[in-house]
Amino acid sequence: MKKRISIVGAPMDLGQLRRGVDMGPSAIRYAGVIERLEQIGYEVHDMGDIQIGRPKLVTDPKTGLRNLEAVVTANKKLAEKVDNIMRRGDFPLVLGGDHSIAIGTLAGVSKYFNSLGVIWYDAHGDLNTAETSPSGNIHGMPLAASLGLGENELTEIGGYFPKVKFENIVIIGARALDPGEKQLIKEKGIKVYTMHEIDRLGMTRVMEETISYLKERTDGVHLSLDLDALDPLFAPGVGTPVVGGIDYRESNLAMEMLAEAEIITSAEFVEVNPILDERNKTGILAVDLMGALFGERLL
Ligand code: 4U7
Ligand code: MN
Ligand code: MN
Ligand code: MN
Repeated sequence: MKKRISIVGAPMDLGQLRRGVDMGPSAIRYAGVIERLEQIGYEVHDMGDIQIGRPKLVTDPKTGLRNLEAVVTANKKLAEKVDNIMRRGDFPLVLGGDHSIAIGTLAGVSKYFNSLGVIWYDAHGDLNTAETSPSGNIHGMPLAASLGLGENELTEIGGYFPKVKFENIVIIGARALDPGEKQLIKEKGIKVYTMHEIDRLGMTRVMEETISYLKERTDGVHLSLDLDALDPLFAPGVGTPVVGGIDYRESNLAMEMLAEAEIITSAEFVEVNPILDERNKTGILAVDLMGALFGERLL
């Protein structure tokens, strides 16, 4: 991995309905992310947060989409920041914010690769479009948008699409997929390790398979880690918790294996909501996982 990490915060909360996730970047910084990464030996550059502003909340009566314009504006800003980080050769580490910001991160990184891979570590598929979404919340749509599905405003951020190909994504931790998402996964043959496969195979094998699958077909891999992939026992500070999730040890192992494989070229940690959290447990967890991802050793 690169020796210089540039951090950018995306205090976005307009992609869903629970307030508080805009404080995610602060909670992660407060949990000591910079010191932690410096201790491993990285030079860390904190670029601060992109400005989200306080736009009036709106729902489009035709599509049911919430706050589309504001989400697009913020993601364009984020894409530009991440693009700058890539251009100077740093590793981009984005702190969320709700998961709608993945659209901007991927818009910023994808064009630097011929065939970008994505690991989507999440309880959800985030594969909805306006047609399939039960909620209208854009944080349930960023993977679809990055694949080129859904509103043009979302798919065209960064000026090109798609950001990633169906065969280049691996979803890990899924246990709450909507009917339209299940259909899309089957139709396109998207690689998904649900909780069933994680229990059946064990996290070691899941990660071995994921790593060799992505090594074969990609020249860079973005890790999009939604803290709700973990069980609410370990990550209570998330807006859409789902029981029966990945545990702390399995997640650390997954990050350690990614560090060993040296395949990750950008990352984001999203959906930390300090208002719903218990003494910043979820923020601290995020930083623990970053430590493992960036090669911290136990011994
Ligand atoms: B997250 C949901 F219906 N699928 O689309 C939706 F269950 O970024 C949840 O993964 C989306 O946290 C969760 O609203 C988005 C719902
Ligand atoms: Mn999720
Ligand atoms: Mn998500
Ligand atoms: Mn969520």
